Amino acid sequence: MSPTSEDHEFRPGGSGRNPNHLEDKPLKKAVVAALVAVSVWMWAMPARAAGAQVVNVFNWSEYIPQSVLDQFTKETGIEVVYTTYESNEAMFAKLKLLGGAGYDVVVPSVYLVGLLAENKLLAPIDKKKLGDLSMLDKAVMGQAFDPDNSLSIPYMWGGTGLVVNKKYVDPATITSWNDLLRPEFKGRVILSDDVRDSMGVALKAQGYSLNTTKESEIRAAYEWLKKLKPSVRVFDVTATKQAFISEEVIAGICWNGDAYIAMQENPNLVFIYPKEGAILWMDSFVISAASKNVDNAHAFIRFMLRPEVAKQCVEEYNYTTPNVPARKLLDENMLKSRVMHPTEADLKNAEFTLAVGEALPLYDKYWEMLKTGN
Ligand code: N2P
Repeated sequence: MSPTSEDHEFRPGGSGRNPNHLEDKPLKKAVVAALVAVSVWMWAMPARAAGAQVVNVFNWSEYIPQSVLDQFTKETGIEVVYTTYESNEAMFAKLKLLGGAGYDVVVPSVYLVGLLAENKLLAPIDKKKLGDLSMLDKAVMGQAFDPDNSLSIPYMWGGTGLVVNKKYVDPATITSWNDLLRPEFKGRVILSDDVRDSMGVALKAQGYSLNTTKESEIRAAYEWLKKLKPSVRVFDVTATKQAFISEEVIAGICWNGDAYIAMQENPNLVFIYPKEGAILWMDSFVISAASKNVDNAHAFIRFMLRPEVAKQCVEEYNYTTPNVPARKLLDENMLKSRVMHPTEADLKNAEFTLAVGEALPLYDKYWEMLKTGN
Protein backbone atom coordinates (compact mmCIF):
# COMPACT_ATOMS: atom_id res chain seq x y z
CA MET A 1 0.00 0.00 0.00
CA SER A 2 1.73 3.19 -1.02
CA PRO A 3 0.77 6.36 0.82
CA THR A 4 -0.39 9.40 -1.10
CA SER A 5 -0.20 13.02 -0.08
CA GLU A 6 -3.83 12.73 1.07
CA ASP A 7 -2.59 10.64 3.91
CA HIS A 8 -1.36 13.78 5.54
CA GLU A 9 -4.70 15.47 5.50
CA PHE A 10 -5.57 15.51 9.11
CA ARG A 11 -7.81 17.48 11.40
CA PRO A 12 -6.83 17.58 15.03
CA GLY A 13 -9.54 18.46 17.53
CA GLY A 14 -9.56 21.51 19.75
CA SER A 15 -8.13 21.85 23.21
CA GLY A 16 -11.07 21.17 25.54
CA ARG A 17 -9.91 20.02 28.96
CA ASN A 18 -11.14 16.88 30.57
CA PRO A 19 -10.38 16.40 34.24
CA ASN A 20 -10.79 12.65 33.91
CA HIS A 21 -8.11 11.95 31.38
CA LEU A 22 -5.14 11.35 33.61
CA GLU A 23 -5.79 7.84 34.88
CA ASP A 24 -3.60 6.25 32.24
CA LYS A 25 -0.93 8.90 32.34
CA PRO A 26 2.12 6.61 32.51
CA LEU A 27 1.20 4.64 29.39
CA LYS A 28 0.09 7.69 27.48
CA LYS A 29 3.13 9.71 28.48
CA ALA A 30 5.19 6.77 27.47
CA VAL A 31 3.90 6.50 23.95
CA VAL A 32 4.09 10.23 23.44
CA ALA A 33 7.73 10.11 24.49
CA ALA A 34 8.25 7.14 22.24
CA LEU A 35 6.95 9.01 19.25
CA VAL A 36 9.07 12.01 19.94
CA ALA A 37 12.41 10.32 20.58
CA VAL A 38 13.37 7.31 18.49
CA SER A 39 16.65 5.67 19.50
CA VAL A 40 19.07 4.15 17.07
CA TRP A 41 20.07 0.70 18.13
CA MET A 42 19.80 -2.20 15.76
CA TRP A 43 18.70 -5.65 16.74
CA ALA A 44 18.40 -8.97 15.05
CA MET A 45 17.95 -12.38 16.56
CA PRO A 46 17.07 -15.58 14.77
CA ALA A 47 14.07 -17.53 16.02
CA ARG A 48 15.04 -20.93 17.38
CA ALA A 49 13.43 -24.03 15.99
CA ALA A 50 11.77 -26.07 18.73
CA GLY A 51 11.02 -29.76 19.05
CA ALA A 52 7.27 -29.71 18.43
CA GLN A 53 6.11 -28.62 15.04
CA VAL A 54 3.14 -26.39 15.70
CA VAL A 55 2.17 -23.12 17.34
CA ASN A 56 -1.50 -22.17 17.71
CA VAL A 57 -1.91 -18.43 17.38
CA PHE A 58 -5.24 -16.76 18.22
CA ASN A 59 -5.24 -13.14 17.08
CA TRP A 60 -7.34 -10.22 15.86
CA SER A 61 -8.12 -10.52 12.16
CA GLU A 62 -5.92 -8.49 9.80
CA TYR A 63 -3.08 -8.08 12.26
CA ILE A 64 -0.18 -10.29 11.06
CA PRO A 65 0.54 -10.68 7.34
CA GLN A 66 0.46 -14.23 5.96
CA SER A 67 3.96 -13.65 4.54
CA VAL A 68 5.27 -13.18 8.09
CA LEU A 69 3.66 -16.43 9.26
CA ASP A 70 5.12 -18.22 6.23
CA GLN A 71 8.57 -16.84 6.92
CA PHE A 72 8.38 -18.09 10.52
CA THR A 73 7.47 -21.60 9.34
CA LYS A 74 10.16 -21.57 6.68
CA GLU A 75 12.85 -20.65 9.17
CA THR A 76 11.80 -22.80 12.09
CA GLY A 77 9.81 -25.68 10.62
CA ILE A 78 7.03 -24.82 13.09
CA GLU A 79 3.61 -24.73 11.47
CA VAL A 80 1.41 -21.80 12.52
CA VAL A 81 -2.23 -22.74 13.11
CA TYR A 82 -3.79 -19.31 12.94
CA THR A 83 -7.32 -18.40 14.05
CA THR A 84 -8.83 -14.97 14.50
CA TYR A 85 -11.34 -13.04 16.56
CA GLU A 86 -13.05 -9.69 16.16
CA SER A 87 -13.18 -8.48 19.75
CA ASN A 88 -11.52 -8.93 23.12
CA GLU A 89 -14.81 -10.12 24.53
CA ALA A 90 -15.23 -12.87 21.90
CA MET A 91 -11.65 -13.99 22.51
CA PHE A 92 -12.08 -13.99 26.29
CA ALA A 93 -15.33 -15.98 26.11
CA LYS A 94 -13.65 -18.63 23.98
CA LEU A 95 -10.56 -18.92 26.16
CA LYS A 96 -12.67 -19.15 29.27
CA LEU A 97 -14.92 -21.80 27.79
CA LEU A 98 -11.98 -23.98 26.81
CA GLY A 99 -9.68 -23.05 29.68
CA GLY A 100 -7.31 -21.77 27.00
CA ALA A 101 -6.91 -25.28 25.54
CA GLY A 102 -5.81 -25.40 21.92
CA TYR A 103 -4.14 -21.99 22.00
CA ASP A 104 -0.50 -21.08 22.54
CA VAL A 105 -0.14 -17.38 21.69
CA VAL A 106 -2.99 -14.85 22.04
CA VAL A 107 -2.98 -11.07 21.48
CA PRO A 108 -5.41 -9.34 23.89
CA SER A 109 -5.68 -5.63 24.49
CA VAL A 110 -4.00 -4.66 27.72
CA TYR A 111 -7.29 -4.07 29.54
CA LEU A 112 -7.87 -7.82 29.34
CA VAL A 113 -4.47 -9.01 30.58
CA GLY A 114 -5.43 -8.72 34.26
CA LEU A 115 -8.75 -10.47 33.72
CA LEU A 116 -7.11 -13.32 31.80
CA ALA A 117 -4.57 -13.70 34.61
CA GLU A 118 -7.27 -13.66 37.31
CA ASN A 119 -9.02 -16.43 35.43
CA LYS A 120 -5.77 -18.42 35.40
CA LEU A 121 -5.67 -18.40 31.62
CA LEU A 122 -2.11 -17.12 31.25
CA ALA A 123 1.25 -18.86 31.48
CA PRO A 124 4.31 -16.91 32.61
CA ILE A 125 6.55 -15.64 29.83
CA ASP A 126 10.18 -16.65 30.20
CA LYS A 127 11.87 -13.50 29.04
CA LYS A 128 15.22 -15.27 28.78
CA LYS A 129 13.74 -17.26 25.89
CA LEU A 130 12.90 -14.04 24.09
CA GLY A 131 16.49 -12.79 24.08
CA ASP A 132 17.24 -9.10 24.00
CA LEU A 133 14.09 -7.05 24.61
CA SER A 134 15.82 -3.70 24.43
CA MET A 135 14.21 -2.99 21.06
CA LEU A 136 10.90 -2.49 22.82
CA ASP A 137 10.21 1.03 23.87
CA LYS A 138 10.87 1.20 27.61
CA ALA A 139 8.06 3.65 27.85
CA VAL A 140 5.40 1.05 27.13
CA MET A 141 7.04 -1.71 29.15
CA GLY A 142 6.39 -2.33 32.84
CA GLN A 143 2.91 -0.86 33.00
CA ALA A 144 0.75 -1.26 36.09
CA PHE A 145 -1.24 -4.20 34.69
CA ASP A 146 2.00 -6.22 34.28
CA PRO A 147 4.90 -4.43 35.99
CA ASP A 148 7.66 -6.87 35.00
CA ASN A 149 6.16 -7.99 31.68
CA SER A 150 6.10 -11.52 32.96
CA LEU A 151 2.71 -12.05 31.29
CA SER A 152 2.57 -9.78 28.26
CA ILE A 153 4.90 -8.42 25.58
CA PRO A 154 3.63 -5.38 23.60
CA TYR A 155 2.86 -6.00 19.92
CA MET A 156 1.11 -2.92 18.53
CA TRP A 157 -0.86 0.08 19.70
CA GLY A 158 -3.22 2.45 17.98
CA GLY A 159 -6.02 4.91 18.30
CA THR A 160 -9.71 5.16 17.57
CA GLY A 161 -10.76 8.48 16.04
CA LEU A 162 -13.35 9.98 13.71
CA VAL A 163 -13.44 9.59 9.95
CA VAL A 164 -15.57 11.89 7.80
CA ASN A 165 -16.00 12.19 4.05
CA LYS A 166 -15.29 15.73 2.88
CA LYS A 167 -17.60 15.37 -0.12
CA TYR A 168 -20.51 15.56 2.31
CA VAL A 169 -19.27 17.80 5.10
CA ASP A 170 -16.61 20.43 5.64
CA PRO A 171 -14.11 18.58 7.84
CA ALA A 172 -12.99 21.88 9.35
CA THR A 173 -16.31 21.97 11.17
CA ILE A 174 -15.82 18.55 12.74
CA THR A 175 -13.91 18.65 16.02
CA SER A 176 -15.96 16.65 18.49
CA TRP A 177 -17.35 13.16 19.01
CA ASN A 178 -20.68 14.97 19.40
CA ASP A 179 -20.51 15.93 15.72
CA LEU A 180 -21.60 12.38 14.95
CA LEU A 181 -25.08 13.50 16.03
CA ARG A 182 -25.29 16.07 13.21
CA PRO A 183 -28.44 15.61 11.12
CA GLU A 184 -26.57 15.48 7.81
CA PHE A 185 -25.01 12.16 8.91
CA LYS A 186 -28.36 10.50 9.60
CA GLY A 187 -28.34 6.90 8.40
CA ARG A 188 -24.73 7.17 7.21
CA VAL A 189 -22.77 6.65 10.45
CA ILE A 190 -20.66 3.61 11.33
CA LEU A 191 -19.96 2.69 14.95
CA SER A 192 -17.48 0.15 16.19
CA ASP A 193 -19.00 -3.20 17.14
CA ASP A 194 -16.71 -3.15 20.14
CA VAL A 195 -18.12 -2.39 23.54
CA ARG A 196 -15.19 -0.49 25.03
CA ASP A 197 -14.61 1.50 21.81
CA SER A 198 -18.18 2.67 21.28
CA MET A 199 -19.00 3.12 24.97
CA GLY A 200 -15.64 4.90 25.22
CA VAL A 201 -16.63 7.35 22.47
CA ALA A 202 -19.92 8.05 24.25
CA LEU A 203 -18.12 8.63 27.55
CA LYS A 204 -15.49 10.92 26.03
CA ALA A 205 -18.18 12.85 24.14
CA GLN A 206 -19.59 13.83 27.52
CA GLY A 207 -16.25 14.60 29.15
CA TYR A 208 -16.02 11.39 31.19
CA SER A 209 -13.11 9.00 31.42
CA LEU A 210 -13.47 6.02 29.10
CA ASN A 211 -12.34 3.89 32.05
CA THR A 212 -15.03 5.12 34.41
CA THR A 213 -16.49 2.67 36.89
CA LYS A 214 -19.45 4.89 37.85
CA GLU A 215 -22.77 3.45 36.78
CA SER A 216 -24.30 6.92 36.31
CA GLU A 217 -21.64 7.73 33.68
CA ILE A 218 -21.86 4.33 31.99
CA ARG A 219 -25.62 4.80 31.81
CA ALA A 220 -25.12 8.30 30.35
CA ALA A 221 -22.91 6.72 27.67
CA TYR A 222 -25.72 4.31 26.82
CA GLU A 223 -28.22 7.21 26.60
CA TRP A 224 -25.85 9.10 24.27
CA LEU A 225 -25.51 6.07 22.00
CA LYS A 226 -29.28 5.60 22.06
CA LYS A 227 -29.69 9.15 20.81
CA LEU A 228 -27.16 8.43 18.05
CA LYS A 229 -28.65 5.08 17.07
CA PRO A 230 -31.13 6.40 14.43
CA SER A 231 -28.10 7.79 12.58
CA VAL A 232 -26.20 4.52 12.69
CA ARG A 233 -26.19 2.45 9.53
CA VAL A 234 -24.00 -0.32 10.90
CA PHE A 235 -22.03 -1.51 13.94
CA ASP A 236 -18.94 -3.19 12.58
CA VAL A 237 -15.24 -3.85 12.97
CA THR A 238 -14.38 -6.04 9.98
CA ALA A 239 -15.86 -4.12 7.04
CA THR A 240 -15.21 -0.60 8.31
CA LYS A 241 -12.62 0.27 5.67
CA GLN A 242 -14.86 -0.93 2.86
CA ALA A 243 -17.91 0.95 4.19
CA PHE A 244 -15.92 4.20 4.15
CA ILE A 245 -14.26 3.53 0.79
CA SER A 246 -17.58 2.75 -0.93
CA GLU A 247 -19.20 5.76 0.81
CA GLU A 248 -21.94 3.58 2.24
CA VAL A 249 -21.11 5.54 5.37
CA ILE A 250 -19.83 9.13 5.48
CA ALA A 251 -18.90 9.53 9.15
CA GLY A 252 -18.04 7.31 12.05
CA ILE A 253 -15.48 5.85 14.34
CA CYS A 254 -12.48 4.03 12.98
CA TRP A 255 -9.17 2.52 14.10
CA ASN A 256 -6.33 4.63 12.79
CA GLY A 257 -4.71 1.76 10.85
CA ASP A 258 -7.96 1.06 9.00
CA ALA A 259 -8.40 4.79 8.39
CA TYR A 260 -4.91 5.06 6.91
CA ILE A 261 -5.66 2.25 4.46
CA ALA A 262 -9.13 3.59 3.54
CA MET A 263 -7.65 7.05 2.91
CA GLN A 264 -5.31 5.62 0.27
CA GLU A 265 -8.33 4.26 -1.59
CA ASN A 266 -10.71 7.18 -1.18
CA PRO A 267 -9.07 10.61 -1.01
CA ASN A 268 -12.27 12.21 0.33
CA LEU A 269 -11.72 10.60 3.70
CA VAL A 270 -10.28 12.65 6.56
CA PHE A 271 -9.17 11.37 9.96
CA ILE A 272 -9.78 13.51 13.05
CA TYR A 273 -8.66 13.10 16.67
CA PRO A 274 -11.64 14.71 18.48
CA LYS A 275 -11.03 17.42 21.03
CA GLU A 276 -12.51 15.42 23.92
CA GLY A 277 -9.76 12.87 23.33
CA ALA A 278 -9.10 9.82 21.21
CA ILE A 279 -9.35 6.27 22.44
CA LEU A 280 -6.04 4.45 22.61
CA TRP A 281 -5.37 0.75 22.97
CA MET A 282 -2.38 -1.54 23.06
CA ASP A 283 -2.36 -5.24 22.20
CA SER A 284 0.23 -7.63 23.62
CA PHE A 285 1.41 -11.20 23.11
CA VAL A 286 0.49 -13.55 25.94
CA ILE A 287 0.86 -17.33 26.31
CA SER A 288 -2.11 -19.50 27.18
CA ALA A 289 -1.92 -21.35 30.49
CA ALA A 290 -3.01 -24.47 28.63
CA SER A 291 -0.30 -24.19 25.98
CA LYS A 292 1.29 -27.51 25.06
CA ASN A 293 3.84 -25.76 22.85
CA VAL A 294 5.41 -23.30 25.24
CA ASP A 295 8.81 -23.29 23.55
CA ASN A 296 7.23 -22.71 20.15
CA ALA A 297 5.12 -19.91 21.61
CA HIS A 298 8.28 -18.20 22.85
CA ALA A 299 9.98 -18.78 19.48
CA PHE A 300 7.01 -17.16 17.75
CA ILE A 301 7.00 -14.09 19.99
CA ARG A 302 10.77 -13.80 19.63
CA PHE A 303 10.44 -13.89 15.85
CA MET A 304 7.68 -11.24 15.92
CA LEU A 305 10.01 -8.95 17.85
CA ARG A 306 12.58 -8.76 15.05
CA PRO A 307 12.58 -5.21 13.73
CA GLU A 308 12.36 -6.41 10.12
CA VAL A 309 9.28 -8.49 10.98
CA ALA A 310 7.63 -5.77 13.06
CA LYS A 311 8.19 -3.37 10.17
CA GLN A 312 6.31 -5.67 7.78
CA CYS A 313 3.36 -5.80 10.19
CA VAL A 314 3.24 -2.01 10.42
CA GLU A 315 3.52 -1.59 6.66
CA GLU A 316 0.58 -3.91 6.13
CA TYR A 317 -1.77 -2.74 8.89
CA ASN A 318 -0.58 0.77 9.70
CA TYR A 319 -0.71 0.78 13.49
CA THR A 320 2.14 1.90 15.72
CA THR A 321 4.86 -0.49 16.78
CA PRO A 322 6.60 -0.25 20.15
CA ASN A 323 9.62 -1.76 18.37
CA VAL A 324 11.91 1.25 18.13
CA PRO A 325 14.37 0.01 15.49
CA ALA A 326 11.43 -1.16 13.35
CA ARG A 327 10.15 2.39 13.24
CA LYS A 328 13.49 3.49 11.82
CA LEU A 329 12.92 1.15 8.88
CA LEU A 330 9.60 2.68 7.88
CA ASP A 331 8.95 4.69 4.79
CA GLU A 332 9.09 8.43 5.41
CA ASN A 333 5.43 8.92 4.45
CA MET A 334 4.38 6.51 7.15
CA LEU A 335 6.60 8.14 9.73
CA LYS A 336 5.21 11.55 8.84
CA SER A 337 1.60 10.41 8.86
CA ARG A 338 -0.25 11.85 11.83
CA VAL A 339 -2.93 9.23 11.30
CA MET A 340 -0.36 6.53 12.11
CA HIS A 341 1.88 8.59 14.36
CA PRO A 342 -0.16 11.22 16.20
CA THR A 343 1.58 14.17 17.77
CA GLU A 344 1.42 15.05 21.43
CA ALA A 345 -1.21 17.69 20.60
CA ASP A 346 -3.28 15.12 18.72
CA LEU A 347 -3.28 12.94 21.82
CA LYS A 348 -4.41 15.69 24.14
CA ASN A 349 -7.15 14.25 26.35
CA ALA A 350 -6.65 10.81 24.79
CA GLU A 351 -6.82 7.84 27.13
CA PHE A 352 -5.71 4.24 26.97
CA THR A 353 -8.44 1.66 27.43
CA LEU A 354 -7.65 0.05 30.78
CA ALA A 355 -9.32 -2.54 32.99
CA VAL A 356 -12.49 -1.41 34.73
CA GLY A 357 -12.63 -4.31 37.20
CA GLU A 358 -16.05 -5.02 38.58
CA ALA A 359 -17.66 -2.37 36.38
CA LEU A 360 -17.13 -4.53 33.27
CA PRO A 361 -20.53 -6.26 33.53
CA LEU A 362 -22.14 -2.80 33.60
CA TYR A 363 -20.54 -1.96 30.27
CA ASP A 364 -21.77 -5.28 28.90
CA LYS A 365 -25.27 -4.77 30.30
CA TYR A 366 -25.78 -1.32 28.74
CA TRP A 367 -24.12 -2.40 25.49
CA GLU A 368 -26.51 -5.34 25.20
CA MET A 369 -29.47 -3.04 25.98
CA LEU A 370 -28.35 -0.74 23.20
CA LYS A 371 -27.84 -3.50 20.65
CA THR A 372 -31.14 -5.19 21.44
CA GLY A 373 -33.05 -1.93 21.35
CA ASN A 374 -34.01 -1.64 25.01
C1 N2P B 1 -6.63 -4.97 13.48
C2 N2P B 1 -6.99 -5.16 14.88
C3 N2P B 1 -6.84 -3.95 15.69
C4 N2P B 1 -6.94 -4.33 17.10
N1 N2P B 1 -7.51 -5.58 12.58
C5 N2P B 1 -7.61 -3.33 17.95
N2 N2P B 1 -7.32 -3.60 19.27
